[in-house]
This record gives sequence, C-alpha cells and structure tokens, in this order.
Amino acid sequence: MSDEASIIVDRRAGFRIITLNRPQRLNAFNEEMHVALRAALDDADADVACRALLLTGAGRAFCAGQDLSDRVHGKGPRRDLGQSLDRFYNPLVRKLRTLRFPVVAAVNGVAAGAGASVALHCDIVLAAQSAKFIQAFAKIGVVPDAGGTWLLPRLIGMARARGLALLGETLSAETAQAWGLIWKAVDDDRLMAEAGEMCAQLAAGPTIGLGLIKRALDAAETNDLDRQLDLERDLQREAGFTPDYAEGVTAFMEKRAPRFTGRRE
Ligand code: T3D
Repeated sequence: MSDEASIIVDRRAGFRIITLNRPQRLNAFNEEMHVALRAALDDADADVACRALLLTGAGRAFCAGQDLSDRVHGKGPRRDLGQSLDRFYNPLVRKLRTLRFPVVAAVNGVAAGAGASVALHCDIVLAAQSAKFIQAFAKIGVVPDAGGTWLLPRLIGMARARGLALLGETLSAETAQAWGLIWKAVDDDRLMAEAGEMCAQLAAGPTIGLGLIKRALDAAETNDLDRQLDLERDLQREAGFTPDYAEGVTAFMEKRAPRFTGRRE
C-alpha cells in the first residue's frame, strides 16, 4: 500500500483539494498518511495563493480512523496510545482548526473513529446522502479522540453525544444534518461539485476576515461574553485595517461585486 501516495493534493485556482488515499483500508490513518497530510497542510498554509481547502477521501469512504492493522492483536506488547495522540492526532487537529483559511470537508462515505472527528473539525462539513458517521471507539474499547469528546457535546448536546459515543451507533448524513452535526447532506453525485463551488467561493472571499471569523467562533466555545466582546473588538480592529475591508465597503458603495485579494497589504 505504500507504493501509492497516501494523500493526493490537487491545486485549483485559489484552493487545494486534499484526498485521503488509502481506499483499500477505507483511508484509515497510518503514520505515513499522518506525515503526508501534515506536510500538505503546512504547505497549503504557507502558500499565500491558497485561500481555502477541501478535504475528502478516495473510494467509498472518507476515513475509518486509526488503521487497526498497525495495532497489536492478542498477547503482543501493548502500545502507548497516548503517544500516538501526542505525535499525530492532536497536532493534526490543532493544525486543522488554526489554518488561516476555511476548510471544507466533503464526506464522501463512512467517517468512523478519528476519521469522524477529523471531518467534524473542518469549518464546513458537506456529506453525501449515503455517508455515515460512526463513533466507533467504544466498539474497540477506546475513548473518542482527536477532539471528539470536546466536539460532540458542543455540536449536538450532551444527550446525543453520550448516546453516540457509548453505543457507537451509525448516524446517517440526513440525521447528522437534522441534529446540527454537519452543515448539509447533498446528493452523492453532487457532493464534489458543491464542495468545489463552495471552496471557489470561499477562496474568492476576504481571506483574513474569514480567518478572523474562525478564530472568534472557536474562542466562543470557551469564552464568557465579556471576554468574547473584547476579542471581537480586537479582531474587528485587525479586520478593519485589511485592504479587503476597504474593497468590500467601496464595492458596496459602487454597487459592484467586490474583488478581494486576501492579502494583508
Ligand atoms: O490507535 C491510536 O493511535 C489511537 C487512536 C485511535 C483513533 C481511532 O480512530 S480508533 C477507531 C478506529 N476505527 C474503527 O474502529 C473503525 C473500524 N472499521 C469499521 O468499523 C468498518 O470498517 C466501517 C464501519 C468503517 C465500514 O464497514 P464496512 O462494512 O463498510 O467495510 P469493511 O468491510 O469493514 O472494511 C473494508 C476494508 O477496510 C476491510 O478490509 P478487507 O477485509 O477488505 O481487507 C477492513 O478491514 C478495512 N478497514 C476498515 N476500517 C479499517 C480497516 N482496516 C484497518 N483499520 C481500520 N480502521
């Protein structure tokens, strides 16, 4: 399986598509894929021409979480899974959540275990109608990770989070949308087109402002109102000095579409 690249990066005008590419294992994470994905995210982040990202999976799955064939079976030596989180999953989640541009997940099929967490950390989650979300962790005796225990109650409330995490039941894309776990479920054959159009729209947006919106919403998860008001003031100050803000207001006054550059100067 290592003959083929474990991720594929497709560069489009203004955004990149990153495809998890281990379809024989439903795009489950092994070390190679972690390293490749991390490098691709760093590379996109460093490229000023990249203003949005689309994350999807090859074949019939989005991602089945950790590759369990890499884990011990039976009586062999036990592995420190905390180390795996420290080395791979936690840095991945931190990176995904702090990218300076929006990230869209196109969940093309099953998203299980850490694969579900990774999808749900993306800023906007589109899922094919046939996609499923599974908190598979309890079925093998581990804890929802990659931020799953933090995300789930915030997105769908504690009762549903407990049910999903403890029972490991399969959630359809339709129910995921109805519960507010994801943005939208779309027809399977429209998924990539809709996700691509959304990324193109985001990539033409005021990138710095969009990044500041991400920061504000993330901070709102933990801030009280007082701190959040202060943060909004600080971020608004930063937004107000961007050329895209000047362009946005000018375009509005001139009754034309804005031409945002996403640049600081
Ligand atoms: O370890 C650490 O570092 C700690 C971090 C843990 C994070 C985690 O993600 S823990 C949770 C790991 N993931 C799972 O437990 C999910 C395991 N997979 C499944 O439950 C099922 O495969 C699915 C529900 C996702 C899909 O079911 P189905 O029936 O559509 O497909 P399948 O037949 O089960 O799988 C197809 C193939 O993919 C199959 O291989 P084969 O028989 O064709 O050679 C299957 O073994 C393989 N596959 C699926 N998921 C994984 C996998 N191989 C390795 N690891 C997987 N996670």
